[in-house]
Amino acid sequence: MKVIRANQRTIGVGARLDALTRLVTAAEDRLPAAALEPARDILRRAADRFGMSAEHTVVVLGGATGVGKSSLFNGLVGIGLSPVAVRRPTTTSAIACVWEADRVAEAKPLLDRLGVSERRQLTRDSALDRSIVRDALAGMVLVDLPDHDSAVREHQAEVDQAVAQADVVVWVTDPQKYADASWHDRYLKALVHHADVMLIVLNQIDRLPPEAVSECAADLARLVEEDGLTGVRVIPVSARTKEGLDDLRRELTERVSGRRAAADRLAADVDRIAERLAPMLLPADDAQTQSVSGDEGADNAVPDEARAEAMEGLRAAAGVSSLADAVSRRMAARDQAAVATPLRKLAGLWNRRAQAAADGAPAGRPAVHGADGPGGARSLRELIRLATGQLSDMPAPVPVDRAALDTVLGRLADTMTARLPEDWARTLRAQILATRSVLADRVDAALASCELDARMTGSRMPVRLAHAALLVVAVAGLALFFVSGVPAWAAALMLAGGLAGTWILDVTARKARRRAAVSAGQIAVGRLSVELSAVAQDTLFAPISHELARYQTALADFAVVQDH
Ligand SMILES: Nc1nc2c(ncn2[C@@H]2O[C@H](COP(=O)(O)OP(=O)(O)OP(=O)(O)O)[C@@H](O)[C@H]2O)c(=O)[nH]1
Ligand SMILES: [Mg+2]
Repeated sequence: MKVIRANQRTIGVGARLDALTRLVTAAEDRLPAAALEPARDILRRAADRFGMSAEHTVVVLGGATGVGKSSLFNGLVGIGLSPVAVRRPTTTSAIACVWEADRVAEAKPLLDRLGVSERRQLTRDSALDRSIVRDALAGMVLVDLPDHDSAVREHQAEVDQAVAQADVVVWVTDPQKYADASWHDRYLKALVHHADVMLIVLNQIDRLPPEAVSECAADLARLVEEDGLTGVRVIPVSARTKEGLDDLRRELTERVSGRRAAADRLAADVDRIAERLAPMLLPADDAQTQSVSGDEGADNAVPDEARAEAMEGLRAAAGVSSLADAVSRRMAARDQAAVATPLRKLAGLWNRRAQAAADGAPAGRPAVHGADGPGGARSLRELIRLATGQLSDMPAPVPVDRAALDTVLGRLADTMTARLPEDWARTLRAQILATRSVLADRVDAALASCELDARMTGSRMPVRLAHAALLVVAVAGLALFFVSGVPAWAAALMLAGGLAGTWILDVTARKARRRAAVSAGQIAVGRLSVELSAVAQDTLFAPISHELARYQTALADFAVVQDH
């Protein structure tokens, strides 16, 4: 159907109001309450004024069976969409006609709420509407209801629901039924507060003598007045002869266009609201353009660089590398001692005795592992622990450096809020900084529970046996010097070979252990980093993404509100 819309907008005011409702919810506590108040005000007004829809005017035809509702429906539509028959009741469930074919989809949710089944949601055939000017009734959704006095219970319920939600209720009656007490009592008297949305049509006036028409209409008007409804217009009509139909059409046109004008005013109000909200909602560098497309900056994730920078700062604040260094230092000290040649221990003992003699103090217990624990007792405990292959004296992680954490969070907040409008940026920054204590606690807990594996890999026994065997060879070589008949060169060879062998084994095995300790340190860094990443994802990055998603949704809704 080719119709020129009075107001060429791409998005209906109803959809814009829906988007504004969502926007106001999303922006709650993000934008100043005073900035959102005008939007709330408009939404309240729209709800009061427009009920079901700001773009459509739902007109329902209600009344007793056989009064001619379907005949009037067809008369207004211009074609026989609703079956008319002598059989009673004819209309068994509501049937609706949407005035403009291209608005059927828009009206669908409305009709669903009214309980009109999908196959009974119709539109006037485009053949009817060749005009290039907008139909005066454009925006009207006319609903033909089943009778309210039916024996079929569901009819009554359907009528009650539709009448309660309609924008205009047209009660149809005829000269025989207009005084029915059930209609007056059950509907008219009960709807005294809805007088301004009601119209009464006295149908089938062709069956009255012409002079009786106005008398009958006046009698009906009097009864309605007595019901407590003032100012309700009674229109005498004949669906058969079309008499009075223009009157009815005019009345409906007035109501429909009145609502349309109000909807246009509302659209203008929404424009104004959108203009005021733009600087508060659009990304900082877009504010000048005053417009936004729905999918702009759809990425809610924390960018990789910002994430990497934050993680690096977090690792530093948590002292991950010093923990890992401690692992590798201790492991190296212990494992290197375990594979060293016994000569080294003897030399160490000798050195200490010489030192003690020089200092004039008694020799202490040997610090066998070069461990950094003070005193002999500690060294003994260490010996026991080392014997079981455990390294349970790992340094307890020191609490995360909270000042450093503040710096990390501050920098992350700077990055993440750079493109956000001021108010929203303030909220996100506060959220990020507020994670500090939870983050610190969780980092502490994660590091404390992280198992750093510093157990010695490989057995030290073969190396020790080899050292022992080589020393036996060396000692035997030494002894052979005193055995006659053994050439001195053979004894010297054994002594030198044994000593060189144990020394070479010492150097290579210790080197291998040092390498193992370094890689254990790297593994420890990896483990600790994984723990930290999990904590950061949970406590920091996920909430940021959530807030950014909220902002993006608000932005998409704002694009609809703007209707640019
Ligand atoms: N003489 C005369 N007959 C009419 C007029 N309007 C409707 N009728 C007849 O009245 C009968 C009932 O008309 P409907 O339009 O089916 O009535 P309804 O109110 O839709 O009835 P239900 O669907 O049963 O609730 C039909 O036979 C119509 O031809 C009218 O203005 N004048
Ligand atoms: Mg009918």
